[in-house]
Formats: sequence, structure tokens, C-alpha cells
Amino acid sequence: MMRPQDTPTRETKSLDGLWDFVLDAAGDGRRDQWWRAPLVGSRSMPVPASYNDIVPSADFRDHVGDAWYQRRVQVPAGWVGQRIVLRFDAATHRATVYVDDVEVVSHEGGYTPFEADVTALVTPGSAARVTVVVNNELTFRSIPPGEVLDDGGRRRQRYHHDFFNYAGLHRTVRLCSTPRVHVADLVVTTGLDDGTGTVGYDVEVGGGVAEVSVALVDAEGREVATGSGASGTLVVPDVHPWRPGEGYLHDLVVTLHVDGVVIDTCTQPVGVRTVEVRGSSFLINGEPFYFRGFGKHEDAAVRGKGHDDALMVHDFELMAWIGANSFRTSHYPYAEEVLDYADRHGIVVIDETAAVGLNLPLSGGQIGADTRATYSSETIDDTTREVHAQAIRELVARDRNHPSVVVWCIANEPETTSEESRAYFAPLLDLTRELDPTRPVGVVNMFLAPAGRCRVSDLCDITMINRYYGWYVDAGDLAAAEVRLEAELRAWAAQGRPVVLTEYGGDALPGLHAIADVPWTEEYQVALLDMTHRVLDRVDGVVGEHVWNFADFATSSGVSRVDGNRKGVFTRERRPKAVAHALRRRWRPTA
Ligand code: GCB
Repeated sequence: MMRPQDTPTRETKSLDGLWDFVLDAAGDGRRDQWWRAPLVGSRSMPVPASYNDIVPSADFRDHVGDAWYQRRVQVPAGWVGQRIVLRFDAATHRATVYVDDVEVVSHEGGYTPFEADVTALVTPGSAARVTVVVNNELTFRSIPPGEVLDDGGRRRQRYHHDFFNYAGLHRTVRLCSTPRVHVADLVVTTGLDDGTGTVGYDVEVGGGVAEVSVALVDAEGREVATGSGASGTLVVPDVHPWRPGEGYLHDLVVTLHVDGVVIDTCTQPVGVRTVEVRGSSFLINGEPFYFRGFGKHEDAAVRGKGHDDALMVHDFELMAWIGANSFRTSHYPYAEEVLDYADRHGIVVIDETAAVGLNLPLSGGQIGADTRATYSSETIDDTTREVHAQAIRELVARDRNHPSVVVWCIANEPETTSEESRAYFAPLLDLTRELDPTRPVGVVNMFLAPAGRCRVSDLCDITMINRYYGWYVDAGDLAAAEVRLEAELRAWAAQGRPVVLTEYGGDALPGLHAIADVPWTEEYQVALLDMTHRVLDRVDGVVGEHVWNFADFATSSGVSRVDGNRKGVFTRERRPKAVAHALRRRWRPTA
């Protein structure tokens, strides 16, 4: 699937804005075929946004089930003879789409795009009715998993991950035109050897047959290599590489011709760089890279997980201010605009699937929440694994051309001490490598599966661990925390893979202060990070530190959460806590 783009042969039309919207907790709409007519009793709902916090009502916030979006779409008159595609960048967690009376596509998974070819159903110059039913239920057959409980007739959503189950049309919706014979897909892989770059390309032509030619253009507009044929390798002597801190991009311009006439053209930004794990080093362009940054969330007041360029640019500016060079897309694939921005600014990304909460004993930082086995025919099973595999396929297909993405993370903190966990993850790790042999793959480990007990880490290329010494373990006792953290890190480093501490930190309520080591104060959050950094600096083989979290974020309700998770270095409104200044001193000592 190509990214929608405007080129001499292609156009896009944004369908963002206000849609008609109704909740359908009872699930009447599918039975009564609500897509066949204007939605009855609808209200306005912004797209992109989560619907949960838009209306001040528990019906919206705690909704479980279907929700319907609808709008009329004017199809541009100039699109006669073109192929017309309706594209959703995300619908959380699943959706079915109708154009007028006809169902056109269904999609499972809340964080990857999907599209429908609607050429035969719409008429350029006329309007069509587009209806989408999104469903937010998490079950043991979804990624992320969850369970819908029946509380005496009231349906309640339960899940084991620590962020609010926002839902809706979270990302842009577009109507796109392409030529009938068109570039359907494009895969790019890059290499770098002694100053010479290579760009391998593989173009898929859809809708017919055409000749393919490609040209690689540098950021100054110079054509630096050309090629013909659907696949090949371009060689660029003295190439200007993409590197952390400098998002230098070339453009690969792909052109389709029939009998010498151009019929389609599209452009793919390309960053020429390599990624490699060698021993316990993580190398980008052959040079050791140390990850400094955050686990993040797509999360903000009012809009929930709705993508917003203003917030995105602000977050990147704050990361630059503090000296971060990287982040992890915890705990799901982020909007494609985010990866575009990272590409252009040389920010390094660990790209994660939405496989979070595959760990029944754990919930929102609490242990013992559930005594069932995580992997069983009643819980996470082979069917779940196939849904997980599809999530991996869609993540790799969507993001593989982004130079910023350097690691695939296929799950966060699953249960990994049982034999069943190994059987579950081995094929998924193999699949990821098969789909993309160019990037290291891993699973983020949690503290109940230390080195030696984890049955999955030896299958990974890189060790990513989340540890909360000084918070969930040894709260208020940083001396004990320091000893234990160091012992654990050394045990992981001894396994010989590079180690990234992908989460560490503690909650702090801005304005809460103390002289003693008191959890929840701003001082304690600083002291906990200082302790962690002392340890990280002493242990060889550690190649990165990602603080949890960039900003405070919404979670489900619970006694360990104060209006959400408050481990943010910034508040949810993006104000710095004391720890932000401390981190800036560490990460940008000369600023
Ligand atoms: C974790 C999870 C993250 C939680 C965090 C916490 O290990 O990966 O999703 O939010 O701990 O604050 O408990």
C-alpha cells in the first residue's frame, strides 16, 4: 500500500473535520443497517480524535461496543477515469466501512492504515455517503488483548495495559486518486560502505502493466542515480547519509510509463543508513549509537489519541530542548506523520506493535491482578498469535521505508518465563526477521522475567528491559535500589547483547516537595533518575536509556493512578517537572 500523496498524477482530499456520530452500545446499527440512511439522532464528532473525552458523559468515556461515523463526500469532478481509494490511517480497534449502501472494507487493529478501492462505487462530480462503524472491544483475540465483562447486564471493558482505551478515528481520513495503472507498493533498503551508498528498490505495479524507471534526487535537488525496471540497486558514490541528529533525505522518484508516456509518478523519501548489532554494540552507519530519550504515548487532553500536528511538533521541540535523540512508540504504532518528522530531523525510533498486556498477573503496575495462565486456550492462544502476526506484517509494511526506525519491538512486557511464552514468541520473531532482515528485533522484558529466567530474550537481537527500582521495587530506598539495579543490568549485559533500559522512572505530582526521599515528590523523581544514571554509566554493554514517560498520560482508574500515570517528565499539558531540567543537564550538558 503506497502512502497517499499529491503528485502530477495523484491527488488527495482530506475528509478530516466534523462527522455525524452516534454511539451504539446495544449493537443495533449492524442489524438495522444504519449505513443505508443518514444517522438518526447524531451529533458532531471531530476527526481525527478519540470520541471518549469530547462529550462530558460516562456513556462516551466508558463506552464499550460500536460507534458510527458518517459524512457526505464530494468526489472531485476532475477524477474521471482515475482509480479512487478511500483511506483510513487508523480506526481503533476495528472498523467496517460503507460507501452509500455497499460495504467496502473491514479492518482489525487500531493503529495501522487500511483502504478500499471505491472506483466502481463513486462518481466524480457527485457526492457519496461514507459510513464507518468502529468498535473498541478488546478480547483475547485482539491486539492488545482484553476482556469484556458482563456486570449484571452492564458491559465493562477490562485490559491489562496501563493506558486509557481511547477509540475512534484517531488519524486522518482521505479520498485519493491514482491512475488505474499505478505504483501499488514500494520497498526500499539502503546500504553504506566506505562512503558509497546503495539504495535497493522494489516497485509493485498495480492495475496493469507498465515500465518502471526511478531517479534518486538528493536534498539539493541533484539527480544522483537513475535506474530502470521494477527492482534494482542504485549506487551513490560519496553519498550524504542519514544519521542521528541529521535527517538528510533523498527522494526516490518512481515513474511508470506505457509506450513512452508517463502514467504515474510518486516519491519516496529515503535516508541512506545502516543499522547493525555487533556484539554488545548498537551501530548506526557503523558507529556506536546510545539511545537517550523516552517511552511516549499518543495522548492529550480532549483529543485523547487523535493525531494533532501542533502537539506533535511541540513534543519534538521539547525532545530537542531536553537533548533526546530517540523514543519508542510505546505501546502501538504511532501516526505516520510522527515517523516522517523523525526521518526529517534525525530522531531514532524503536517501533512497537500494539502487543501490550499479554501478561495476566500484571495490571497497571500491580502484580497478582489475575491468576490465570497468560497463554492457554481460554486466554492468549494460537488465534491471538495470528492476529499478532498480522499486526507485525502491517507494522513492517507501513514503516519499513522510514530511516528513523532502527528496531522492531514486537511486544511490551509479555509474560516470558513459561515454555508457552517461548512457543508463542519464537515464530513471531522469525516472521519479523523474514519480513525485514535489515533491522534488529526484540521484545521488551519486564522484571518478573530476569536474566536467566526469561525464555524469550535469547531469541532477540537486542535486550530491552523495563525496570522500576526505586518505585515498584524498593520505593523510597534508593540505596537498595541502586544495588539491585546494578546487579540486574550486569546480568543482562553478561548475555552479550546490547542492553537498552526502555523504561525507568517514578510518578511525581508537580508541586509536591520534600527533603527526604519521598515518592511522588518532584525531588524524588529527580533522585530516582540520578541513581539510575549512576548505574547506567557504570555498566558496559548498556546502549541506551529511555525514561518512562515523556509526559503524564491517561489510564484506566485505579488506586495507583492519580488522574492517570504521572511518571511524565512533562505534565500532560507539557509543562516541565523538576526532572526535565535535570535530564537536560545530563543530555545537553553544554546547553
Ligand atoms: C510498565 C509499562 C508501562 C506502564 C509503566 C508504569 O512497565 O510498560 O506501560 O505505564 O510500567 O508506569 O507502571
